[in-house]
Amino acid sequence: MSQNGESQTLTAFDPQVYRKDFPVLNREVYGKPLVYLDNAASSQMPVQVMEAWKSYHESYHSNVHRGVHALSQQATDAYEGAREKIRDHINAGSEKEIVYTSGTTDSINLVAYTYGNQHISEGDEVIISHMEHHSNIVPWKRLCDEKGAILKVIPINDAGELDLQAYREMLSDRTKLIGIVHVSNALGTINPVKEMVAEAHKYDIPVLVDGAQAMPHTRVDVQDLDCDFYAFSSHKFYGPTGFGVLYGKMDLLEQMQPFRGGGEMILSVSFDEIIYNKVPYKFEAGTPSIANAIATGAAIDYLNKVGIDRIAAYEHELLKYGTQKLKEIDGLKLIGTAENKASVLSFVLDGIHPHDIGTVLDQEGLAIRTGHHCAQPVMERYGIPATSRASFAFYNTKEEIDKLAEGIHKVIELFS
Ligand code: C6P
Repeated sequence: MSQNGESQTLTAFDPQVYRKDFPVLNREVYGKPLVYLDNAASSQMPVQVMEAWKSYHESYHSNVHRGVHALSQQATDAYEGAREKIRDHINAGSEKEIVYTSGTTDSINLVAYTYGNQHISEGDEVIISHMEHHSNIVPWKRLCDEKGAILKVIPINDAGELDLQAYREMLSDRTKLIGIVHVSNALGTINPVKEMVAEAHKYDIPVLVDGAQAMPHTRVDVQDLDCDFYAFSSHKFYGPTGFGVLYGKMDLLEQMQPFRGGGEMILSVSFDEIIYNKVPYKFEAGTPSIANAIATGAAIDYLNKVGIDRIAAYEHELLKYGTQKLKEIDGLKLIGTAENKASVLSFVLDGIHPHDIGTVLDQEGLAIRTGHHCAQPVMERYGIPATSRASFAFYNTKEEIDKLAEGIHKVIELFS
């Protein structure tokens, strides 16, 4: 987009237009207006998403794929309609490539326990990076330990960017899978996954992308990325908790063994033989999370209404503004200063523990996250136990960032 086009888009973006859709943003905490800056942990939900969830329960609650009655058919249509919305949003080639899961963690485990189990043997290598969330470390570490395979880790520099040269040098015929985070939850770094996938494919190595933090902030096009698997959670992009997706390329999903056994994932069962259902149902055992799938479809509608490119541009403005504000604070150090970043600001303050920072800010109505953010190797890389993390959504404002900066000054005064 041209410079002019971009600034017009930004001028046109008014978070107040959307804030009214999020009732929770009007509440107070300890008598102060809530400033919700913990969107990377879980974003808030607009009324449109709550309505979709409620409407299913109020007027057509029923099981899917099982009944000939009207309610079941309506539920099935809405449930499968959500799959098509998700397919369209991430530009997958077929809705059969959209596997419903309970979230990013579940999606990654599905790949580790099926594809990983089938294809990784003693002496093979799996590559991940130093900035992965635990859910893209633990399943691979467990699998490698069980199989006698080797887990290789792409190092990161002080800014929190991947060492791509080291990555290229790690690739070999022994590499059986790469798991890489699209946007780091602890650092905010946006990784060049498209280029990394292209490098991996020179060796025919499949790449799984952890897209948990990318979905709310950037346009995701799985065909353009050419990734083999893409995992994400609904609650990070204005949908409900306990629901997510595994995108997988059709040929890979078809070769993979089922993950869990039960109803829905079979075509026929006898004591002699089980014939499994087709993709994606082969991976969706049991009664699914119907209301959450439908609500996720509504979250996609909402994202499309606001416009993901407008969201990305506005959040970038917030990031620039917030980075500047926090840099002006004496004794504050930003952890994660990559060139290409999403709207996440992790920081430490000289001599003040992040939990104390979080507690004082909470008293001011400011919700941030403190801790290791389920990314302990990142903390170890920087030699710190934890950070404080403010993460912005498109409903946040520059005034809220000012309040964050004021709150941090208060913390410093209190502890000095
Ligand atoms: N990160 C955060 O505060 P689940 O829990 O399955 O919905 O998502 C796991 C997950 C996987 N990858 C990344 C990059 C993530 O950020 C998360 C969730 C939250 O940063 C909770 S730890």
